[in-house]
Parts: sequence; structure tokens; C-alpha cells
Amino acid sequence: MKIYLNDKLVERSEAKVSVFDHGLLYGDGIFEGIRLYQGCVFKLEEHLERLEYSAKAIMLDLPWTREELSEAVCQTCRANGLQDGYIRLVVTRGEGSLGLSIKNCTSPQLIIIADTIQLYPEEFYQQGLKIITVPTRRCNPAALPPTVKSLNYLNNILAKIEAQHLGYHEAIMLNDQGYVAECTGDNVFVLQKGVLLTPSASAGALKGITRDTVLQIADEIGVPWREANLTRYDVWVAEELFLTGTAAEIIPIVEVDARTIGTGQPGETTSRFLEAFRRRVVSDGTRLD
Ligand code: PXG
Repeated sequence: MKIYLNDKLVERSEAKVSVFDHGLLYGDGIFEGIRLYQGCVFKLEEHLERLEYSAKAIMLDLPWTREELSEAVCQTCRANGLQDGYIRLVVTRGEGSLGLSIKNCTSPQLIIIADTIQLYPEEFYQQGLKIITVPTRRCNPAALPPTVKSLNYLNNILAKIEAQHLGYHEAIMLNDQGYVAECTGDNVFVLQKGVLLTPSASAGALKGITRDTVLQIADEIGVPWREANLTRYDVWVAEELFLTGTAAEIIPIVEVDARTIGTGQPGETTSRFLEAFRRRVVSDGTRLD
């Protein structure tokens, strides 16, 4: 496997960063998770834009242009002979000294890994997923904005651990006001009286690329939508519920906190969104050739 490291492709065994890298020492860095579908890097421009915004928010100057990053992503996919897969683009603050100051971190490190993807079991899509709300709250946007896709995922990992201990794959995380923020690696959508509702970034949601795509599809197929503060009650009584994310795409939810959602089967509108989403993934992005 070839890994892109800083300015060139190297063998996996050669792809190494310093133990003094602030990405490792402090989770000081940012990343993107991107899908490759039939030679098309889905929404690459949007992912790179989000990366640039994340970098700006944490005051990390990216020494690479949008074009250079785009070419590096495509080159990594080509070098690994991939047509379908998962791309992990990571930028760390780079090597520094022990201590929080970023002053000595002069060279951000760019890592691009392109690999095959372990898809979620088909039964998640056919039968829907059962999830729970967990006690761990999503980071307050005034502390670490959830809109920054940072390397600091401990908040989400703690929530995931809580869900898994109880035998669930995913968890709904509330914000510190008790409104739904998002899941550990996915955005949340509720369908209520034919209207699609989703938490806003200020409620603690990442501005997901899949989330944006679903909102575009909603406009196209004529499903009204708006951002809303959602309580657990809103989720429990939803007609339909689904999660969106790069890895998950669109996963129907059929149970939350032991409450059956809708009929207990994946919803009809959810299925329409998933079909429309899967139709566009092969064209809505940057082609490798
Ligand atoms: N919320 C959080 C906290 C996420 O981490 C999403 C929402 C959905 O965003 P996108 O842009 O993917 O629609 C995410 C995305 C991984 C991995 O390897 C995580 C994500 C995406 C891809 C891979 O853990 N999270």
C-alpha cells in the first residue's frame, strides 16, 4: 500500500510521523473521511473546503493549495489501484516540543491513506438500526466547535463506548442544553408530518457532507426541510428517522431508547433518499482520470 506523506507517495512501512507530533501528543490536527465510488471521489471539493475551514478555525496554515490537495488525493487512489474505497486525509500540527504552545510546530504533516472500505452490514439498511441516547454530551461549540473536524475525537469515542457496552452500534449525543446534536460519527434526521428536520451546527452538529447532500436531494424531490432544535421526545415520536455519514451513507433507524420509530421498518421517505443518494455518488465529485 502506498501512503501520501507530505509531498510524495511512500510505502506503508515508510509512512511515519514523529512521536513529538502534536497530532499524536494533543490531538492537534484535522481530518476528512472521503469516499471513492467507481473512480469518482465523492464531493472532493466540499471535503477540501471543510478541511480549509477546520484549518482556519484552529489557526493551522495549510501549506498546500486546494489543487495540490485534490491532486494528492487522486494520485493516492491511482497509486493503490482503487476504483472504490475510503480516503482518510489527515493534517497534523506537526512536530513540536512537549507543551501546548504551537510556536515550535513549523511543519504540518499531510497524510493521505486510501484503502478499501469495510461497509456496514446490509441488514442495517434492510431492517434498520436500533440506537440509544447516551449520557456523554457533545462538546459545547464554545469549547471545541463540533464544526471543526479535529483529531480530537475522545468526546465521540466515549459516547461510542457507552453505546457498545449496552450492545448498540450508534448513540445519539445531546448538547449541554439537552437538545439532540448528532451521533458519534453521523448526523441525525427526523421526518415529522412530512417535514425533514435536522439539528443545526450551533446545536453541536458537524456540517456533514452527506447531510448537505441529503438537503440538496430534499429540495430536488420536494421534501420540505429545516434546521431545528430537537428533543429526545421529537426523536421518539418521529415518523421516520435516519443517520447520514460518509461511511454510513443513509441508515434507517427503527428504534431509539426502546421506542419503536414509525412502523418499526425503514421508512418510505428514508428509502427514497437512500436511492437518490446512491444514484449521485458516482457522478457528483472529482474523477480520477
Ligand atoms: N458527525 C460527526 C461527528 C462525524 O465524525 C459526520 C457527522 C458525518 O459527516 P460526513 O461529512 O461524513 O457526512 C461525521 C463523519 C471514521 C469516519 O473513519 C468518520 C466520519 C466520516 C468518515 C469516516 O471514523 N465522520
